[in-house]
Amino acid sequence: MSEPSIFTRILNGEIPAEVLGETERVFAIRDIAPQAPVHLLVIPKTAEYRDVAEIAAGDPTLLAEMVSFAKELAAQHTDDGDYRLVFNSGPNAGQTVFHVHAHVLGGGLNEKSVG
Ligand code: DGP
Repeated sequence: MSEPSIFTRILNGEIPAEVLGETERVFAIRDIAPQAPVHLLVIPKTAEYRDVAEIAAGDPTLLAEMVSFAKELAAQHTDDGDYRLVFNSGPNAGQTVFHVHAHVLGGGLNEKSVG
């Protein structure tokens, strides 16, 4: 058995984080190291998918739920509702947590390099 991911530990209350919202299958927190005025993470409660390609293949409905939830969060947390959705896939692309998550970036982006 591998160690629970940091996001599973947050979900279980072992690591403190304010949960900004949740559904039966996804939840959202603020990124600990924000790279935009608004930088949130949408995370499925299940840790079984490492990255976006795995969840797309294994449970596309859950991926769609993540995307819908990201839109709702951006509407709540930004003035304009605009957002960038980023999925890092693999360590050389900057992925550090291998429990799929979407970065929701917004709040006035003017650089293309955020993420
Ligand atoms: P990635 O690099 O795409 O795997 O994104 C992982 C993100 O998770 C990274 O931007 C920082 C964030 N993160 C890591 N540990 C914690 C934590 O304990 N709390 C919160 N809120 N965010 C975390």
